[in-house]
Amino acid sequence: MKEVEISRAIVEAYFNDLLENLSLDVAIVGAGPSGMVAGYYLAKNGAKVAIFEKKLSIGGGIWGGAMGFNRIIVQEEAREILDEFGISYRPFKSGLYVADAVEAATMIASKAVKAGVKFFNMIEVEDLVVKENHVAGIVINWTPVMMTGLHVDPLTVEAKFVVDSTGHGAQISGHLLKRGLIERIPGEGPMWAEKGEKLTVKHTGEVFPGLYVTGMAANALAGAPRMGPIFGGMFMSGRKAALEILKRLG
Ligand code: 48F
Repeated sequence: MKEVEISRAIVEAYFNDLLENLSLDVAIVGAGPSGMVAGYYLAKNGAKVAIFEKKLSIGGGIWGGAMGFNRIIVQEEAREILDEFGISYRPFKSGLYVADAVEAATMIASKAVKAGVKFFNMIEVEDLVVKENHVAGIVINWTPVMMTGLHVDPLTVEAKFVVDSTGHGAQISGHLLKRGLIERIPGEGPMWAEKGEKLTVKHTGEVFPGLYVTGMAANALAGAPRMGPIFGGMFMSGRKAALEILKRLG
């Protein structure tokens, strides 16, 4: 076994995948719960989809449950999504279920991979490609380049649709805001779990031609209340975006 063969295998496999995914149906930015769930439903239904995550780890805000107590709450309306992913749960009281955060993150990630989603971690999406008033792709760079501020130009990935699943900061929509292409991002309001859950799902959708928002990014664009460690809204938001995009892809 030669060291250089190990290197060759990694370089070849990774760059073949990257080449294969430079042209996508859907590029999802952010591997939190809403982005991974969106990716799963898209890939399961035949779309070519990749998720770009700036951190080393995927899963976004699921792992820690609340305050590091690694349990999540899911409401009745989203229970079927727990079933879809094979995540176990137990009823807490009428209409509320408790699931293990680690099981949720790993089952969603695993089913997404098996459905055909390609994950690219440690890659930050630093901008969007916009042509004739339509989002046409993403601009990517290595996270360490972004962290160190090195002057290194990025690459681009073309996509029929881009999904901003970047969570509380709605970073991808922010790129349109700073160019005056969308009017405002009010940011999330103070905690009101029930209303926040409903509004997140309601405001999941296309915010600019070719750009969808999910999860807390949808919430930030709508100025809807935060909701804390209840995750049904994140799951339903991801599924809603996927089903809408699938219709558009035909
Ligand atoms: O924040 P995050 O988990 O987003 P979400 O799907 O879920 C929110 C919940 O976790 C929780 C909550 C539920 O009640 O409030 O917070 O809306 O995941 C967002 C992911 O996007 C990545 C980030 O590292 C995280 O893993 N991300 C953010 N900006 C970029 C990015 C970027 N520019 N490029 C790539 N990844």
